[in-house]
Amino acid sequence: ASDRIGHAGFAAKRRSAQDAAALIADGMAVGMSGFTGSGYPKAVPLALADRITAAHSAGDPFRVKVWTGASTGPELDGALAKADGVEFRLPYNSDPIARERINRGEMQYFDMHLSQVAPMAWQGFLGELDVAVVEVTGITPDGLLIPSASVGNNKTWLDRAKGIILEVNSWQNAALEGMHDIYYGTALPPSRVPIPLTRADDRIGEPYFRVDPDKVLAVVETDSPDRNAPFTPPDDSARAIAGHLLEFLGHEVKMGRIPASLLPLQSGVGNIANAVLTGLIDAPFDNMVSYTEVIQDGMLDLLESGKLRMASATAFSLSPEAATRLNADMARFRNKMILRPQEISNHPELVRRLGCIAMNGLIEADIYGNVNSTHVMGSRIQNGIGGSGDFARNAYLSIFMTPSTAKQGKISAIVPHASHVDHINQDVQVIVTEQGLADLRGLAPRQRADLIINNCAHPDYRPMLKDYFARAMKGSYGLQSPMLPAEAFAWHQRFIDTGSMMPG
Ligand code: 0RQ
Repeated sequence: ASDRIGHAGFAAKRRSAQDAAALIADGMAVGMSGFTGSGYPKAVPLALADRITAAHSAGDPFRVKVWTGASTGPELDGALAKADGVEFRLPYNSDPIARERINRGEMQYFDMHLSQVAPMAWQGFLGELDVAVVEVTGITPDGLLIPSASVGNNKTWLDRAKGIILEVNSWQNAALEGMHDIYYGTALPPSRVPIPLTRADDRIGEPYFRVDPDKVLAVVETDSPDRNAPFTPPDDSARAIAGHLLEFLGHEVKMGRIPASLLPLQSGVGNIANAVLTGLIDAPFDNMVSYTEVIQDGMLDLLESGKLRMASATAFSLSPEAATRLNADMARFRNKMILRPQEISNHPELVRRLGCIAMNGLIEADIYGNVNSTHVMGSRIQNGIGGSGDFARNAYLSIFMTPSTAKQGKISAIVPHASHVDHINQDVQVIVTEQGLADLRGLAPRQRADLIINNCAHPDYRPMLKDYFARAMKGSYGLQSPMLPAEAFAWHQRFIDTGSMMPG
């Protein structure tokens, strides 16, 4: 694997993962690479978890603050959470062990807009960054770093950290070199200038990370795959949602509101997002582009079909089969993909300028179109807001999609009042469930309620929603967004008490 380290100075810093992990001490803030299960360090975090477990067995305290791009993998978030080694985590987590600890109150979790992490680190609000642990594909003879399968916040971690540990992962395809576009032009106010990107496929930066070699403390060689979660084929509900959405997009084209190549697509991760992307293969739209966070299986299929001309993102999030397919054909795919820092892939200025079509999942929406993306029953974190806020507020079209019920019908995804609000109704233009689609553009709250209840709610819950809305129209303190405060969360309380939102 050492042919991946083309620079003698870096080669001389080769260390074992254990020796590298020994550079990390209790209380440190560690900036790790990684975004939706790709490009995260795989050896040093595991060795660090071992070190933490040993310290705890000896009765010594040892916990670190972990900053990343977004979600990582079991070798990082899983292992460190299992060892109870994380006192503070940002900006996004989907690891089940870490989620448990967060919800038990054992770990602080700052769930952030993904585009704001790098600027906030530069502003200094996150405190000092002691160490960066960053996976790369290789190191050039000039000492530049070839980024891995995700870019995330790596540029910022490399610039800000006092010391740097690099993992050079030879599992990552060498042909990734040249695919990345690392923009070095961001600054803090009052020195900010426009970001010179006007089309989704513009390249405005460089293919490599720059790094101060004096800060590099250790270089660890690895040969390990990314998380690559298995792909679940779309179920009936996901296919129905995709059907409603594609019909809507076709209608928008027909009305002349968007071009036949659509507008740059942003797509969340998961079953439904994949079903929409798969549906686009047979839809009458050509020459599409995406400006999004992650390239998932459906996006790869779309690229292969020729319908999608190019994809801009910050990371891959692929199943093992799709990763194998991409790896075998990287030289060809490479020209159709650009991976950027997440402050650029998710930048509000760029999302607004490009006019993205944002398509994201939700936990629940209320009858006025306020959306909860993060907290089950108002208090238990599922994942985090991720990039959904960056895109939803600034998109040309902001769409949210969900099955109308969760947990075998025991939970309605359409509720009288959202138990937590990530996306205010002003940022939510379209809601789609397997029941149908509600186009909320231009509608006031009471008009929205009728549409959401009739088009999106499950028929089992529709009468209860109508009843609540009718009584709120009579008993509400004000009638702009009718509400009965004492009853607004009664459905959630019933679920907590009985295991179902449906009355016995
Ligand atoms: O739980 O795994 O225990 O079965 O939430 O739900 O239906 O599989 O849908 O994978 O699309 O996730 C909002 C979580 C949807 C996701 C959310 C439970 C459900 C299941 C997953 P189980 P599904 P999805 C780009 C954009 C925020 C970040 C974002 C998300 C689990 O889309 O994290 O948009 N979004 N990023 O049972 C109780 C409800 C529920 C519920 C769903 N009303 N009550 N549980 N669930 N609705 C990507 C990034 O930013 C990286």
